[in-house]
Amino acid sequence: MSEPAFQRRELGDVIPVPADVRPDPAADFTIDEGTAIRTAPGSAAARRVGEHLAALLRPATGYALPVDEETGTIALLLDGDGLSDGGFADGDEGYRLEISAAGVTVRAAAPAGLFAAVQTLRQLLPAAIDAPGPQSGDWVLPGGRIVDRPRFGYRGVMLDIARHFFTADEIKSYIDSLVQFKINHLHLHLTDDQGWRLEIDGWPRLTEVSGGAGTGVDGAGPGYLTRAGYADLVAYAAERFVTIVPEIDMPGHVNAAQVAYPELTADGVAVAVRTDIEVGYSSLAAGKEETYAFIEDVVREVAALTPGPYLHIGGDEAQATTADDYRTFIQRVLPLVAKYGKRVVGWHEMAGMELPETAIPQFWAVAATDDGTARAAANGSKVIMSPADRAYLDMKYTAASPLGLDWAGLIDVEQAYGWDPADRLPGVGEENVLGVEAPLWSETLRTLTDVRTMTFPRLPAVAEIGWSPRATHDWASFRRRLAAFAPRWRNQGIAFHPSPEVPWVG
Ligand code: TNX
Repeated sequence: MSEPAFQRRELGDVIPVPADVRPDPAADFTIDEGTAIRTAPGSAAARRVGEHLAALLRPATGYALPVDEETGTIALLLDGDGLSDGGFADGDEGYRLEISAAGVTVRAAAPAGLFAAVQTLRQLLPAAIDAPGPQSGDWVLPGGRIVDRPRFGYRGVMLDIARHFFTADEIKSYIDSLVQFKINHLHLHLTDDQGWRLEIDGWPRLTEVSGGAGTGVDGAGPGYLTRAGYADLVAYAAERFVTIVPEIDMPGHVNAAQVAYPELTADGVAVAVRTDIEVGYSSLAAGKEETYAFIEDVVREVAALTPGPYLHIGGDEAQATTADDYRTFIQRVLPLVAKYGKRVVGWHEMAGMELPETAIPQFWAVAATDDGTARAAANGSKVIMSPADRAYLDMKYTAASPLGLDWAGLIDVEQAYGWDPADRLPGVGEENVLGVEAPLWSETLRTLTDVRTMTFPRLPAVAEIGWSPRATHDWASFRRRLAAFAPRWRNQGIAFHPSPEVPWVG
């Protein structure tokens, strides 16, 4: 099937599908050279969202699209009052979008809602809008009204920059591709056995040695984020309403730290650099005070660099740590994270311990049950759902996929779409779920093209499960809406896997 680049879109043809869609085909609006963008008076943040919209539309339309607070047929307003019939009880990300022949009005209670609406508007324009240079045709927006808000407040992606490093510019470009699907958290896996990728004051060898040459899998290239580079990345993400969740993995997955500082091993003896992909062999020493002095320095620094509420402490696959040591370790580290004002997130193994209700287990297993996570939920903890057989972006699509691993199975789009976060785990229902996250481990991924090929088209599936009301989940509808992204991704230069389950357009 082929679709001309300027085909008119249907109002509901958006991923994630909006909560409530009322088309009015008699009310289409056309963007032309006279169109301007008007933003909420007195709001610098709304103004920035308006500029963001203009920057998205200018290359392909070639129009000036001025942004100001006085005039303009596309209005981005911060107007909680107008929302009462939309039922926005919770969250900053809800919005109401009205498209009529006279113009477009977006109303939201907060700038994040305006930003979400901008992503919807982008998808409602013809695929040609994503072309890098001027295109001629009619820029029609389908008429009608959308009232939308997320089902879950946390919709994340994790990128592993420890196994292979990706530069700040690559991560920024990745963020740009994720926000189109209303992803609002990027979890960065910053440290692992192979490499340590964030500069830490007072511990320079972490990055000098373990961010240096040959620290990627199979000896691939060097790389780490400087403090300034990380701070800049956090700010870039925040402008796009994305919260960075930094992860320092411990007590396992610490070989790179121990290469840099042998005093972090139990016997103080230096360990060898490891660039293979084994897991479960390294451990910090739970009985040594040096361990906690190190962790406190790292946690203090990461917390200071991170405005978001979360600090992820890993806690996975600690096979080289005894159960007693693991307990001692986690009980020492939890208060350290609290001391620096952050909420702990950890892989679900952490939930085998007593946790404060503010702690957030991230469920990543394939197993049908997990007692620890269920107990934490019963104790009031919110859970992030990342079941590996559904949400793992590093699993192969098919046995023939050149990239990826397959320990959790083969995952194509229907598999990534066909689950629900609120009935995946006994004891973890709708009210216990903070949201969903799709992790991308990078053992086999060297380039941004590799990263994108594994992310698309599966990430949109997880994003829709996290944002859209459960009653809207429908594979046939999703697959048809997804098909329309082929020309959009091509226009944006985003590599994707052409899953045979999807009737790709163009
Ligand atoms: C398991 S999932 C890991 C990672 C690997 C990943 C590969 C988790 C918390 N730990 O160390 O990179 O599998 O899929």
